[in-house]
Amino acid sequence: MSLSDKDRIFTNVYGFQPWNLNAAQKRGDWDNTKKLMEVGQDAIIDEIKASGLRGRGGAGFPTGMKWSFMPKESKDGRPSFLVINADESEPGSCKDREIIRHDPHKLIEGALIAGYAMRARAAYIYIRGEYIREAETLFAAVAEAYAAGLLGKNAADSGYDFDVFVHRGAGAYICGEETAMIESLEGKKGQPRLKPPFPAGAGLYGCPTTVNNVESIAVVPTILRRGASWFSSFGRDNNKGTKLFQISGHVNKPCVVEEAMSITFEELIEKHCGGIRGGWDNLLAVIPGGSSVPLVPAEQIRHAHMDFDGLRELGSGLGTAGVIVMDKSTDIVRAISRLSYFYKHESCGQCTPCREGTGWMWRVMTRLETGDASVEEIDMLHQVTKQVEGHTICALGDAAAWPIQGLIRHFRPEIERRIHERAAKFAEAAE
Ligand code: L3W
Ligand code: SF4
Repeated sequence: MSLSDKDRIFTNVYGFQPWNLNAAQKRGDWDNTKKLMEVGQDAIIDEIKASGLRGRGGAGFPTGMKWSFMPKESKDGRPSFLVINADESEPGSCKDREIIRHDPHKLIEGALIAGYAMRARAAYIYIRGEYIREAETLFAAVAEAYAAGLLGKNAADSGYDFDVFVHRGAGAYICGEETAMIESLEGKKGQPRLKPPFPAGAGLYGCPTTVNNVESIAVVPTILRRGASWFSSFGRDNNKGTKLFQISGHVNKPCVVEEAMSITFEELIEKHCGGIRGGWDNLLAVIPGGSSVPLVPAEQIRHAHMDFDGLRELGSGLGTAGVIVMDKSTDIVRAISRLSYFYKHESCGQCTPCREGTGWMWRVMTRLETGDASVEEIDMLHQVTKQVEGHTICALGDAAAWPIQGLIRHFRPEIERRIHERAAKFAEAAE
């Protein structure tokens, strides 16, 4: 099942209308928000649980369940906080940018309702440093909401006091990891913390905190207005709702589009992207969920369901649904080698397997790219990825290992071909 226009949540994702409060209200945002909140905190959490919404930032953790980890009563007078992750830095991901640019009031209204449901005192929106214009829009939209009485004391006439602060990042990918983000908000170097404790127990300033992605929060008001059963009518079991897909690379029309979860890859590309450049026979591979998930070769992806389970069954993942399409003109070894440089560059250096392993993996990858290696090194590289995976403080180590594992799993003959070709050239020159 695919989505029709009337079912879209993000009706201004292409910016055909202004983003401002007046235009947002005409689109239905901030329409009697007080009434949505009147049902009470537990009822809101139950509705989000019933909708099947899973986190849209990569991990897919059930959103309602995450909110229910927050304490109902304040311990020792400690406040609770909502942190909204707008540090969108994953290669291939560019959806939160569109929400903030063109529909910021969906996010701000969502922040108030979600914050209220989890009994938070305030929300901090942590926006990627490079998103300069988007940050300007967000600051202006938050100011509009305060001026209209939608935030602050008695926000939206709900009787609840709630503040929203916007904080700009400074260019580190690792600050997208939730505990590094919390460290950074506290004014420290952005380095991930060991979990547990999870942020719901001890987060920002040691207080109970929930970190949610921009899209996860921005869909909340519409889910409450249209009902959990409306949202859960899209997608397969365990993979419900609508989702912003970001399709880049070798398609005829790259785009960001809201679609029903579980749409097949073929339908997504044909309906919205004008097909694969050069036709389906020209497709080589796809990274379906932002750069942190393994690639899927052409023959497996075409009929795959674009959801958490469908892509996991293929040894990959939905991640952020940043879909990177590569046709046969792609140097696939070089592409993954470039990604391994990204992870080496962005490692915070705190734990040895990641600090040393990402550099090691990248150096071997650069040699595999030119064939300047021995075939045994492919297995050695695979072993290194296994030493990094699961042995680090945060998921960056896994994210660095998985794309390389995917390359070896699906394109080993191509790596070996380069090694043999180079060896043959040297042998020829020596004769
Ligand atoms: C309380 C428990 N809370 C889990 C919470 C936890 C977090 C959420 C998910 O990585 C992935 C990563 C990237 N009690 C809990 C609990 N929680 N158990 O649930 O946790 P987790 O550890 O599964 O994920 P994570 O460490 O947050 C996120 C992947 O996303 N990714 C995309 C990244 C994109 C960006 C970007 O563009 N900004 O960073 C793509 O695949 O690799 O695997 O809130 O606290 N028992
Ligand atoms: Fe830092 Fe890498 Fe360890 Fe994450 S896995 S804490 S990025 S060194």
